[in-house]
Amino acid sequence: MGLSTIKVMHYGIPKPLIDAGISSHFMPIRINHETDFSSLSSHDAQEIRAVAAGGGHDPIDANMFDKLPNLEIVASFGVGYDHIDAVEAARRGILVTNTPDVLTDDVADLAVTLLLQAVRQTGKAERFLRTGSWNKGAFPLTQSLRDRKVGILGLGRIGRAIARRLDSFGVSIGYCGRTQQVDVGYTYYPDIAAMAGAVDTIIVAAPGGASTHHLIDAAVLGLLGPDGIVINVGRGSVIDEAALARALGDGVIAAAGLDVYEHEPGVHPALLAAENAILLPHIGSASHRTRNAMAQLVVDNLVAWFSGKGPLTPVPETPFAPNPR
Ligand code: A2R
Repeated sequence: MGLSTIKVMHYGIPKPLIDAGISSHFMPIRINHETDFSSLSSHDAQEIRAVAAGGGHDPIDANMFDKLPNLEIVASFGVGYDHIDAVEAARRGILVTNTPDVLTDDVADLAVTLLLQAVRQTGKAERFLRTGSWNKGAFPLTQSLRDRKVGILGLGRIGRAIARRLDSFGVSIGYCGRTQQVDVGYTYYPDIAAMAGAVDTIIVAAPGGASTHHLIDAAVLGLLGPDGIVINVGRGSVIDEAALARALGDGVIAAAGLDVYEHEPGVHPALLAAENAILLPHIGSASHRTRNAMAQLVVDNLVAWFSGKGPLTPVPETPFAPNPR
């Protein structure tokens, strides 16, 4: 049987390239939100064998799996998949794939951009120029990247790409994760408090989920100290945003650079008001080239699975063998 009779649900924020890819190989069914499930016929619900998750934060969990009894694979757009209950998927024999590697360089580039902007306060400096303040005097001196001690929370694909970039800046680099990595020379800290006490800059490149929730809290920010800088390109939930906003306002730390937030697209009002926070709207992977590669990988995972070749990029929770069908 060819692939063209296989029903694939394109779920979440629509992605034209995923739509085009699914349409050319499979039989697409579009559902934008959880609330649109009522428009799905019970016949289609029975026959859907794949979900292409186009983006967004709507949960993909037991509730959806119950509605799609013949679901085999969830192919998700993005490397983070904390909105997908991958453990429950594994329990039911449902494969989950994500889009790692293809976005690593762009996200690492953005982390370094945020770090430089936070250190040199370029946003504030630009506002200074645009509002005519330069006519009244020079912009105040800022911190420097020189002699900084950077700690990376999550030395995975993205964390390592950030470290490689930072190597060329000559800053000292350490990292925190659940396991020490034997093939790097960076200083290992088994817990975040130990790292925060030893560095002045934390870059978050760790996933979301229960195990990382609010790892960066008021106590950790206090340990970082008044020259401290926090950058986040991982997941917003890793940082207690209210505590961060207070720390920025009270001078507990010097600055922050954020691309991800706890309640996107909402941003804590005190962060919006903080002059020493550089705030970007989750654009780490948002270049044409990278987003196209991510969409293609979603489609390629589906084609590979239904061609019996096995998934290209399964998440660790669902290391399933090639589809025998
Ligand atoms: O803990 P380890 O040794 O497995 O290291 C992983 C680390 N990590 C954690 N670190 C501390 N506490 C945790 N509970 C914890 N859980 C995971 O995060 C690993 O070094 C890193 C994740 O690396 P990768 O799996 O290679 O992901 P990638 O491609 O670097 O993307 C990272 C995150 C995504 O999950 C999205 O949330 C975001 O960046 O785009």
